[in-house]
Amino acid sequence: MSTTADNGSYADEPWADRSLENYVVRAKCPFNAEVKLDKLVEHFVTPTERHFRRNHGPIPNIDEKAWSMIVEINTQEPTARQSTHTVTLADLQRLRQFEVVAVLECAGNRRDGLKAIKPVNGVIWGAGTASNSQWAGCRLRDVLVAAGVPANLCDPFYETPRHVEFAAYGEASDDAHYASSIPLSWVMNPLNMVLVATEMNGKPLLRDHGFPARIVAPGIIGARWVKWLKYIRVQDYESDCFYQKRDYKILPPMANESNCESFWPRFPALMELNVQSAICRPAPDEQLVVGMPYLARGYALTGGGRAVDRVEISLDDGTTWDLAQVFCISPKQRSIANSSSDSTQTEDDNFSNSSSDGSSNSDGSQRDWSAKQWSWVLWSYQIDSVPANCAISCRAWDSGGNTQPAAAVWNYRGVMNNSVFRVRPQVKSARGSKL
Ligand SMILES: Nc1nc2c(c(=O)[nH]1)N[C@H]1C(S)=C(S)[C@@H](COP(=O)(O)O)O[C@H]1N2
Ligand SMILES: [Mo]
Repeated sequence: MSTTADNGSYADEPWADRSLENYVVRAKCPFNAEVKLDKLVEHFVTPTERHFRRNHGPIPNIDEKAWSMIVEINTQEPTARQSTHTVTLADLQRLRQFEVVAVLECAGNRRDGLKAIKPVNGVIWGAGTASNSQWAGCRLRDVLVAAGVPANLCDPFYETPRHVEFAAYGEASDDAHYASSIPLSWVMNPLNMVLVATEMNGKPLLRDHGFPARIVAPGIIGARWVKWLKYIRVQDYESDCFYQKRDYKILPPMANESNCESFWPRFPALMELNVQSAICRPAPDEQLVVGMPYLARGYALTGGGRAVDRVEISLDDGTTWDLAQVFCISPKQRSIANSSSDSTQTEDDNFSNSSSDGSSNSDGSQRDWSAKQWSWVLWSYQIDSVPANCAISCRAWDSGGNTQPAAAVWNYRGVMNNSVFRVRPQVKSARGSKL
């Protein structure tokens, strides 16, 4: 592993000292690693050392004591005070603290399925770029109110949609720095729980995940969860950064390498995640025994605060479907104001306990419609007798009535692939010979 000065700004990457046994490393500089799928479904709240890592440049090394960020209000909105503030960690800690269990998914998750159709532009990922963490910090809306944005400002009433832009310390591969934006109205809605997070799973953020402060935007693609915050700006237009305007968009199928320039401005930046599910066990290279029982497991998630209503499994390539058992946690545990340590969910047993709290798919009538859903769900499906010709498919349905398409639809950037997930494991006879 080379971490010498030859690597230039990559000379001081933290991953070089860490165990990578849980990961499939897709690139070292910038460091991009997804989680091995069988490691991903052992915990409802993903332990930090099993959270995927996605970077567009070197990982900055920020001194906590020296860190501050700029919060700027630069909008024509007459009720918002134009101003610039320097915000320190102590300032953030003085605001009311919140926590939320939310899944972070890269829009490039499962890009491998689109590359299988035609070449795509981007790091090739399997289904291991989704992870579910307990994030803590203050709400971005409270930071903006402290800076002079009216607490009841709801920009759909105004002609120009306002945006909140986030920019990062450090270099990025495709632009001067990493930046991105989301609508102000989304941020100001307290139900949406957009955080300036300083903690992940009960500990300060690791450098890899944005130390000392990052955006947590539940229900929205990972690209907007900007790490290593340098400034936050309320403005009248979306971010001009490469990662907002020329990346992370679903371009139509005729857009390609040579003509994409004309398509970028015509299609919107991605925001909400789509409904997604994956089979984590069996892994494609796992050997199952014919005639024996097998417990398949995986995850399912969706965006915008919608709930995963059910997960379906097919053993005949989508002709018939059966229900998987879905595990999740109760709405109360999903977003807790004024975090207390006894609400921390990091152990396996919280995962199994949760199946008896009335929120499994067998009792949909108990859903709390006032609570938004930000966490993933895990599912399991008992195969009583593994067939010799074994193919397992899964698809999830969400509270918007959305499900996953039977076939993947290619797009140039290879984003948002949520086609039905299919695994064809190897099957051997009980004596060990391959079938
Ligand atoms: N500053 C900065 N923030 C960033 C990125 C980045 O490269 N630089 N990558 C984004 C993308 S595309 C994703 S999917 C998530 C990944 O977060 P993680 O590395 O903590 O898993 O961070 C987002 N925030
Ligand atoms: Mo991403």
